[in-house]
Amino acid sequence: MPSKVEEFGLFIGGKWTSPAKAKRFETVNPATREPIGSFVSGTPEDVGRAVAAAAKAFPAWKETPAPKRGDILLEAARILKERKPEVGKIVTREMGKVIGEGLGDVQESIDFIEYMAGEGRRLFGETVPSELRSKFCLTVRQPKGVVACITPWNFPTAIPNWKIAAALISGNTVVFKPASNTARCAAEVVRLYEDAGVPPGVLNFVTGSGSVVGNALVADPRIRTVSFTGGVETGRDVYVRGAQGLKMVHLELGGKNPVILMEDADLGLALEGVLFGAFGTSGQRCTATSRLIVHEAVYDDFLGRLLERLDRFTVGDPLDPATGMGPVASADQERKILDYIAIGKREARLRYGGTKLTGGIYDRGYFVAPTVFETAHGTRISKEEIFGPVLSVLKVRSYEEAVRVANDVDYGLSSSIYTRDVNRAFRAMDDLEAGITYVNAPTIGAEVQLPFGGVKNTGNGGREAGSVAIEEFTEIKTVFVDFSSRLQKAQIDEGSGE
Ligand code: UN1
Repeated sequence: MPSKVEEFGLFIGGKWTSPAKAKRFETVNPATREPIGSFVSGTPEDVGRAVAAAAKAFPAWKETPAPKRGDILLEAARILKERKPEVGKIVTREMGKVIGEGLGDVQESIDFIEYMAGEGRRLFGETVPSELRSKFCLTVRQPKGVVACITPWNFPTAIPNWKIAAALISGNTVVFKPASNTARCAAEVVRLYEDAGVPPGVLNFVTGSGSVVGNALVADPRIRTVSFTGGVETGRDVYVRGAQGLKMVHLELGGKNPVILMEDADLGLALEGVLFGAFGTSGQRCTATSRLIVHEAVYDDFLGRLLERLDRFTVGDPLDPATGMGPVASADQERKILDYIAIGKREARLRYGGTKLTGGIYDRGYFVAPTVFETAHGTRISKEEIFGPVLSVLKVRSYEEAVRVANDVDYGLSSSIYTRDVNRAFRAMDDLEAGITYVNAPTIGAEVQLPFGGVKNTGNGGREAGSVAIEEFTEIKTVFVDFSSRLQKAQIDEGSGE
């Protein structure tokens, strides 16, 4: 039976194409299980065509002055501002985050595209003195060539834009492979650049599985850089495969982000922060607050307030602006989260939630209750990334113990401390092993003009966003200009040899 949902093709060489005998897959609304869109399951041949189109478009795009590339990005940002209400709704319908956050996802895209447009007038290199007379030394940035952007479903417009806008302003051409369950949002991102006037072949779009499309991209010798955001296991696999071709692989992976709550904290402020950090986006952010490390002096008081506040926290229709938390993103997500909850029930003390929600609208979608466990440090739920609305609460006796617990995980993306003690706040900025530290704010909500990324298993050392975003997508060329009109030799003593 033909599918009734809107059908999308691949976008290759500036054209939407649907290979005649293509296999297709559908995305669904996780709140209702209604189909959203139908997409092509791309093949290695499709990837080959997309990479060829990107390689063909590269020389002219590289030649386009960076400020002119920036003009196209500014146009994309302008268009996206107009489309924000509509695209925000698509994000919510396909991914399940509440509408305020669906719109936030789009706003983060707009912010970053605008920021990168400005980068077209910077793309700074360095000038450095020479050890010789009449000689200039400088660096310029050059694009890498064709880059692959492989993106997750949790920020289905923002993360693709983080990668694509940074890649494009730097002069690269792109093959974009989105997470399959948010392919509709991804198609919206592609349309945006198409409508803004990105030339044919500069941005190409291949949907399909990671094992087929993703692997074909990573294996293609014409691709020099792979930018990947997703789970740690897949990330490791991409890294290893990329290493075969000596590619630069940029990884943004998981987190197990702590909020430390000290005895002198503003507990009311912290309560709202913890709620947003742990249950915003149904806990499905790499930056989500998944551990709450509380000083024993305020432990009972704060836990009591948290549990009481959760009784007034609404889970439901994500399109309703009054809803606090929507569904989780997919059946797979629901299964994985419920498995972790079952583990938690065996090894820790369940204090709130701990179930799949049922009855009424819940029966149509993938709804998991906001869940709170009290646990000792070292349990699986307190150390492994769950990527769901599950908060582990841990009691500590001192700042030193709090930092020890906070740091004793494999990840290091975001972190936070609530305290009114300025010295302790500065110590925490130094002590916490993480790419991001917040003071008196939750672990989520990074702004695009600052670097984003983490230490340990969160990645392999790179950063996205901020002005450093272009590091990932540019090669540095070092240039020596000798205008002395004679052979000058660096490192060689004057008069030696010959
Ligand atoms: C992610 O979850 O991978 O800092 C990205 C934040 C958002 C980005 C999260 N601005 O929470």
